[in-house]
Amino acid sequence: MNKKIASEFAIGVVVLIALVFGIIFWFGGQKAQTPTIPANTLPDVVSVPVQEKTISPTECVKNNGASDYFSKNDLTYWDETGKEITFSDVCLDSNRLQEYLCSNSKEYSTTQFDCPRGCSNGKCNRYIKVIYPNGGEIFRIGSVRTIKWKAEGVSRVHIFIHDTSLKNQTGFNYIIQDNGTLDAGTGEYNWIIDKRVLPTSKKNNAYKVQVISDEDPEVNDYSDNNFSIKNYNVCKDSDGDDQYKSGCVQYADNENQGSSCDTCSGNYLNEQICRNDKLEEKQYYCELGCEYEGKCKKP
Ligand SMILES: [Ca+2]
Ligand SMILES: [Ca+2]
Ligand SMILES: [Ca+2]
Repeated sequence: MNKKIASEFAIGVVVLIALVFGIIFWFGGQKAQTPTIPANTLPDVVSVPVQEKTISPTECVKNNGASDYFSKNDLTYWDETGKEITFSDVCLDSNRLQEYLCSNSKEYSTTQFDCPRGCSNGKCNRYIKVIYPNGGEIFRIGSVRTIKWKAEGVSRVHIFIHDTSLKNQTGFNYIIQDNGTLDAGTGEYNWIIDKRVLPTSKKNNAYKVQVISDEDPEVNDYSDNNFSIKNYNVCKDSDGDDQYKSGCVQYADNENQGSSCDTCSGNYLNEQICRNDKLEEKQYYCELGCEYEGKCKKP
């Protein structure tokens, strides 16, 4: 075999090897190809919602503004992992409230508070309590008397007068002109007792005032017992002018109203009496001493 034949043979072998490898790679390539899907059957692009809070820093948002013991509020907090947590004000027991607060825009904290009138539904109970008149008083028409109350969690109040001897709410009227409201926090109102605003009553001795929340009428209170309103001066002495009995005088006129009882000052007795329908005080010297209830010891 000469050189020319040998080189032609070598070229032939190289070409053959290349052909074989080419065929192998071609088949391999065919297998690796993914099946062709017609374009119109491709699924639509699905947009995945991006979590808004995915990383730190934490964040704190109070939904309903500042801390208020008389309303239940929520607080939204995102922790370091971006997890959203809602905290709500909660009653720990029948009196104790736990409030959630944002200490700043990133952190939250809690405070605890003893509700004066109990805790329910994540808030302190609002309340009104009538202090005066609370029953037993005698008022004179034309006099000025100070209605007093206590309120918590209430901003404005109405004041009504009821005649409890009349049924079906007929014996009821507004004490404040045109059913106006007052700042609940002042806790008192100087009432000019005008006959024209009194509910019609046969006896004039069965009145109660009611102080009622403007925002929530269910929050209200009445005088515990009835009081009287007279159109004349009143003076009643339970024992008369008797130095050996202790007693009290109940009185009402345009200037004053109340009750005053007999007392001792050393061996002297201060006897309360009525004169011309007015309260007066008389002094007796007790020979055998004055007893603490307000009467002279009997000989
Ligand atoms: Ca609250
Ligand atoms: Ca007396
Ligand atoms: Ca007496």
